[in-house]
Amino acid sequence: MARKPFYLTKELPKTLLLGIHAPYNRSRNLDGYFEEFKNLVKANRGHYDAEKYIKIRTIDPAYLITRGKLEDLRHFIQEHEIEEIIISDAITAQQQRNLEELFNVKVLDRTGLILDIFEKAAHSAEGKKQVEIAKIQFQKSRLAGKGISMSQQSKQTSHASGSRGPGETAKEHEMRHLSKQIHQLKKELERIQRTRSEQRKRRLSSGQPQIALIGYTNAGKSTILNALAKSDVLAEDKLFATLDTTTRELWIGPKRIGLISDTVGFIQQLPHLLIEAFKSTLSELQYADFLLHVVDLSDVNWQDNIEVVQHILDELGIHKQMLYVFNKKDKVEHFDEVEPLLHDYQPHVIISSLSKATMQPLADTLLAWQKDN
Ligand SMILES: Nc1nc2c(ncn2[C@@H]2O[C@H](COP(=O)(O)OP(=O)(O)OP(=O)(O)O)[C@@H](O)[C@H]2O)c(=O)[nH]1
Ligand SMILES: [Mg+2]
Repeated sequence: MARKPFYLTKELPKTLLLGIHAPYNRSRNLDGYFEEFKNLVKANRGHYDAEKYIKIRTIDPAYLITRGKLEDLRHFIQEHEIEEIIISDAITAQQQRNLEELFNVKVLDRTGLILDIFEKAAHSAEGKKQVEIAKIQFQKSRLAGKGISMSQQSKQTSHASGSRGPGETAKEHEMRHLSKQIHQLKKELERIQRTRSEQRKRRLSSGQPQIALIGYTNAGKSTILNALAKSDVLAEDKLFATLDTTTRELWIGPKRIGLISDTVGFIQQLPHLLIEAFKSTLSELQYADFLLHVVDLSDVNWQDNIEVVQHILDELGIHKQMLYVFNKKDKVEHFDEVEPLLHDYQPHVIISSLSKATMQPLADTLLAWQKDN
């Protein structure tokens, strides 16, 4: 008898989470990596039906997963009547297509998953446009990898389609269409960004020091902004709750410290398309005087997360005065084991942003910083 799914909604496909332990995965704690993957899936749609983890020693260029393991997977998919697979890692267009054909299921990879989450989380006109560009770029790259079937469609038949140019294949036609869309969106985005650049000029001309909260997704950046600047930015236990930059005046007691901004969170294997698309939002960091690098100390992979953030900052060419803000101390089970490791990260403060009292080390550091500036 077929296993009954635990959800009752008919429209949702039966989804398998497929965690890949690949040789290139450098996570110190693999369980943490997969936990994060599950949180990504939850942030996207909140349901899945089964999970399976596969260790691969070599990468199969056609299917990612090697033969014997593909067979196991086929049995699993049949037995559990899986209709969709979400893969923890990024795969090539070719691998996606081959897997879809082999198993007759829909396949979503890490890049597609993160793009979907960003799409849902984008609220501002700028954020929406940036995500749209990244999504179309992604579609284009998938199409480019499609090769054979679409480009084989006879060029002789192309005259039958009114909109296709002479001798143009369906693939070429679609690629041209997507390029046009990207071009149009980029023009619209430029217009929005001109406005923001004006706002930035005004902000900078005020002479106030600029502080930016940066860090891995879910580290607590928005919570800190809200607590410090009495703001009400959405802060929730969800990956990529914030995509837009919010700036507030920061006062500590009677002292005005400057302006503080919240930013989009980072994640490992952040699709390059998104870094590209969000480059202009992130370039705001170029104007910051002080970066508060927020780290969730209760995340088993906090050290990896710091590296990820550092790597993205390097890629963006952002080298600024920085303070490590080790957050969520209240959630750390064995703080005595973690504490010695923190000495490698200087300067730093250790806080919990759930109460004003436990945020005091950060407030004190900001006051001292303001005096020196
Ligand atoms: N226990 C505990 N939870 C915290 C602390 N700081 C933040 N949180 C929780 O962590 C979750 C994520 O916080 P956010 O402020 O949304 O994190 P963020 O860095 O802005 O995340 P993104 O916008 O997704 O990048 C929320 O549920 C917060 O309530 C803390 O010091 N201790
Ligand atoms: Mg946030």
